[in-house]
Amino acid sequence: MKRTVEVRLRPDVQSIMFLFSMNQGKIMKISKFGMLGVAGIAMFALGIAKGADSNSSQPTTLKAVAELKPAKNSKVKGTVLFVQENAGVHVTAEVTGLTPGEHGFHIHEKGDCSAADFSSAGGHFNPSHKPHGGMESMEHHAGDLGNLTADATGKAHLDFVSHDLSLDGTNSVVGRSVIVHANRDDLVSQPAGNAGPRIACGAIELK
Ligand SMILES: [Cu+2]
Ligand SMILES: [Zn+2]
Repeated sequence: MKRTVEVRLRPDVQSIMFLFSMNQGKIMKISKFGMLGVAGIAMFALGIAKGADSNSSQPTTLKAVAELKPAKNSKVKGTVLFVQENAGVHVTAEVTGLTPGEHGFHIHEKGDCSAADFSSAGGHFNPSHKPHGGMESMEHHAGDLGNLTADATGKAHLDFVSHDLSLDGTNSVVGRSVIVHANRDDLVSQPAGNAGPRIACGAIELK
């Protein structure tokens, strides 16, 4: 239904606008009534098109973002976006300035990146009191997002949907932080995968 309306309307609007621009050179030759008529039809059609667009807009979607800032001796920067979807929270991450290879990537308990070593962010976000693991492991912290894998230029990209995360309620990740580590998360060692120093940190804020 929605598609049919758009397909019908947009060419109409375009052809009216085209007619309008074609007539620009001959404005003096067109009667006042004619001009008003064309303008009126154009505005009416634009009004309908606008109405159709606003009808197709989605209900408000919860979104949050963490802007990653580097630790003192690191150049790691990036953005992690969280979007609430029916299936879970869609997480996309773009990170630069990494050494090539894997780097532990977690949500930590507190949205506080004020300490130089980012220890102020606390431990892994773990509302259901599980042991540390990988996202695919039977048991893992909700904040265990596995590893970022950086290419030869130091860039990493991640895109997945998490069923363990939420952007509202008591187990919301809003107000917590995203941390990138110097080393690989082995997905086994307790309590944090032996991933080494914290090299980037960003508080998760509603967008
Ligand atoms: Cu971590
Ligand atoms: Zn963990």
